[in-house]
Amino acid sequence: MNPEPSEAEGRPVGRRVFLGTLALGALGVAAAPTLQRGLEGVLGAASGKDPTGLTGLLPNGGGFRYYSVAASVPHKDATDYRLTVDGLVDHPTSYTLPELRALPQTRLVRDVQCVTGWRVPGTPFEGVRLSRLLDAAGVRSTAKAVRFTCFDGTYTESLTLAQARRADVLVALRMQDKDIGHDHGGPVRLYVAPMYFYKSAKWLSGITVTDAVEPGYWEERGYDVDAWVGRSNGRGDVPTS
Ligand SMILES: Nc1nc2c(c(=O)[nH]1)N[C@H]1C(S)=C(S)[C@@H](COP(=O)(O)O)O[C@H]1N2
Ligand SMILES: [Mo]
Repeated sequence: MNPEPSEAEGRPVGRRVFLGTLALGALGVAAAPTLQRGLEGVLGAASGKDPTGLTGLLPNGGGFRYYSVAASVPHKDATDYRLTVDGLVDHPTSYTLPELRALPQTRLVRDVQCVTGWRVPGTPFEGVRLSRLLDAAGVRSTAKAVRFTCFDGTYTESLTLAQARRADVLVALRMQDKDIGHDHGGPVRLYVAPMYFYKSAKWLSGITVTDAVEPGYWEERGYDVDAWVGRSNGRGDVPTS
């Protein structure tokens, strides 16, 4: 294994990753791609019961790896999904999925880079610019940052207001030209194109405008708060946006 940081453990690579490697070997995951795709269904189901994050090491469709820091995540769809925008705003708002779909959509195609090393080239994401939702809510002049919460009940992220207003930051409804499926954080995830993929919070349920950046889940565990690809986390990756 490369001595990469691990989302199962934080840095450095630890015992769980070592055990995970053994487990992968036992499962024969290094076999043909078709076999790996067959295993994903099985292992994807297993990952819902794995609070260690060990299954985060498993290969996933199209070069992506599945990550969840929560042991299980409820499924949400057009009937019960809600996205709230609140905090230091004049008009707190709650959007349904059809309401988000009815807003102007922006499509971006960029590489995705995880801080553990894997990169997926040219991935389309589509959704509503975060800046549009912030403008609609009326951000107050004292505001400095945005905090994101997720309906997995655990993961959090944040951006400065200036970062959040970038044109390449989306509240994404589609990924790889499909509605975002549950495993990739559907029906709605954040997509922060210029930053490491840990910024792109899956299962997005809340956007709260605040007066200071609060470090997110992985940032409390050592990752950089300003997560520019190639200019953070001690890595020299080619920028993604
Ligand atoms: N809610 C939530 N969002 C999350 C994570 C997570 O564990 N929970 N992991 C992050 C990390 S580290 C990465 S690399 C990507 C993985 O996205 P994927 O599972 O669609 O490949 O989601 C990010 N967003
Ligand atoms: Mo990641």
